[in-house]
Amino acid sequence: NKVLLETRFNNKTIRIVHGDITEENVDAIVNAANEYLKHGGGVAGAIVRKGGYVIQEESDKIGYVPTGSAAITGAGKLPAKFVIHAVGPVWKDGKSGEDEKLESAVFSSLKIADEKKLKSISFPAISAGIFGFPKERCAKILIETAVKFLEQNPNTTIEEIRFCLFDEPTLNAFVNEFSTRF
Ligand code: AR6
Repeated sequence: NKVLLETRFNNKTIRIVHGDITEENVDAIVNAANEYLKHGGGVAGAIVRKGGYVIQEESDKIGYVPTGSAAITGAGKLPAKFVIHAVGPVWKDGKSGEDEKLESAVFSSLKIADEKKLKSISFPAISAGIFGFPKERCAKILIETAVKFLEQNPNTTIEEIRFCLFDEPTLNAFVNEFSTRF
């Protein structure tokens, strides 16, 4: 996968990457999951197809994960060590707590990675696919939440936070947001 942009923030690295998250060589990749952890399409489908059905089986043992939170499983045959299943909101009208739920899903994922003492984590554009969240707004929330987490947790084990974007429009939204901020 190709690193397009990077910055140092509070002694940590934040990167914008173009490519397939299942190929990310990090401690944990984040899955854009639903509350039942039934990994059908999108990133979730790709993760189970490439990582193996063991990821679905481990997810089934967890069962239900409410929107705005996250849970962790192994990563099967993927290069990553773990998959953190983050449940973002389904986009409704932007006035139904979608922003807060997306922020909370990202923050929970980072907290789990920190608790597991992981060093690197890669996020897809949670909610910005099948769940219909506007891409620019997703980019803003994901990047802002990463920054907020690093500010609030200066002693975190996390050294690198990556945003791995697959399609061109989503990649552009992240590049724009990142370039205005850093
Ligand atoms: N690597 C990185 N990003 C990807 C990949 C990939 N291999 N494949 C797709 N994307 P989505 P959501 C991008 O729909 O909106 C599933 O059925 C995609 O272009 O995966 O949170 C789950 O089980 C988009 O920008 O997640 C849930 O039911 C982004 O990943 C539901 O979809 C997120 O798209 C979750 O929907």
